[in-house]
Amino acid sequence: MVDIKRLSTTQPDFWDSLDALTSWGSHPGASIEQRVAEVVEGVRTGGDAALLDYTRRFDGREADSVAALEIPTEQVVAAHEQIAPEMREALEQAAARIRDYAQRQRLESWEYQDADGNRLGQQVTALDRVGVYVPGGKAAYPSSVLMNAVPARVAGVQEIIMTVPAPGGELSPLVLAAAHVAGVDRIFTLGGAQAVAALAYGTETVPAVDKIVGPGNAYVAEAKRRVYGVVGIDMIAGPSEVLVISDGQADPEWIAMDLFSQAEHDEEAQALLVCPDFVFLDQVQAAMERLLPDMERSEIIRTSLAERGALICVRDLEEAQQVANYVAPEHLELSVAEPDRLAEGIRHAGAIFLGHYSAESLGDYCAGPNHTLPTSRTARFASPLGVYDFQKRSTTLACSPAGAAALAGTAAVMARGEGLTAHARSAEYRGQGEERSGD
Ligand code: HSO
Ligand code: ZN
Repeated sequence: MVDIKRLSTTQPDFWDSLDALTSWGSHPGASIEQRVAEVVEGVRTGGDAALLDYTRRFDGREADSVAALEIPTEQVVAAHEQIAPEMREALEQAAARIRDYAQRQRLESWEYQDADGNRLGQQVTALDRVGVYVPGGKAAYPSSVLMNAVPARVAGVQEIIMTVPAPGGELSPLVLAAAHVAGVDRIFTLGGAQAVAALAYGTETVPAVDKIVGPGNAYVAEAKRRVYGVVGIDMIAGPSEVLVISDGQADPEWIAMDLFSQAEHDEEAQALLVCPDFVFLDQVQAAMERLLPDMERSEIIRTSLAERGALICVRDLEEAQQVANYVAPEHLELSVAEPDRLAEGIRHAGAIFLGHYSAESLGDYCAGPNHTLPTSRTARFASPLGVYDFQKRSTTLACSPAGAAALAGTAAVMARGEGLTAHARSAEYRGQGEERSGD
């Protein structure tokens, strides 16, 4: 039996139930907070020695030096050469498509001139050095290495440092190969809050970066939150989510598998199906019963669907849109005949997949758009990871003598209003024209 909640917008408490189902507390809990605070502070003050100590304690890895935890380039190249050729090709194809997409996201510098001959603009530059955190264990996804590192490269970041835990020395060759394909410069086998702290503050061996990106467990998320301000971070990601809007016209097995593909990530992942046709919801449920036994991660899927999944019956597709906008899902599939029309009314979603053929799984790996997306309803204010996350903007202003004169009066009046006489005088000097410029 596949256990999954049924909700209907006709229920008087529908919106409360939806709220309860989709809210995800981002607060990690006092004990995690405290432990992470200790580790971050430990690495900040203790450098390499502290980093080695935590790595020994938490990852069971003995090393004489942090340098010994860096993967030599030859090993990375060898991993790339040794993986199955079809895997190498897949990684390269995926990287090429992610790169093509990313290239279109670049922010450009611009400038305009006002009527007085002042030039005003925006100058875009790349971050110097970025850290990419890659989780270990069952979430060590080579696809995430590509999704995080490729846009950084496209932005023009000079150096990309990756950290990946290798508990007991074990490391996925696919992760190394993906790092090679994406153009990662250095890799340290470090993980957890200690890796985040090392990247943020730098140690004798690990260089400090300007921004840390990449997913991680609750400790990593809390560490990123703590070091934010010293460095930039991408986001604090919660469990992965999909919301599928269906018009009831797709093959129920396609939809069932899309829900599974989200649910198999972990027990806390969320898969929601929204459809105006309750017979179709039954068909999807029947398809899930048939397909589940074949899934390698059937127990994870089962738990995720029971704890956080739902089949939601709505009156019509317009109401489905309202549900989607409320949930602001990380991934939104519009499995309907006229997806473009439906998409026009979507205001909050990380990634939108249009039509029956646009499965999230294609986007997860290789279509091109990034798979690092805002979760837990943060798509209300946040966007997918992109090239722009590795770029920053400086404003530029080049005043002409006449332009400065035109601005000086306004600036001086405002400055005196704020009681800032030096500001007023500084502006007025420029207003007196070229004879005082000292040229
Ligand atoms: N769906 C995940 C990304 C992923 N899927 C990696 C497979 N591998 C979060 O967007
Ligand atoms: Zn996925």
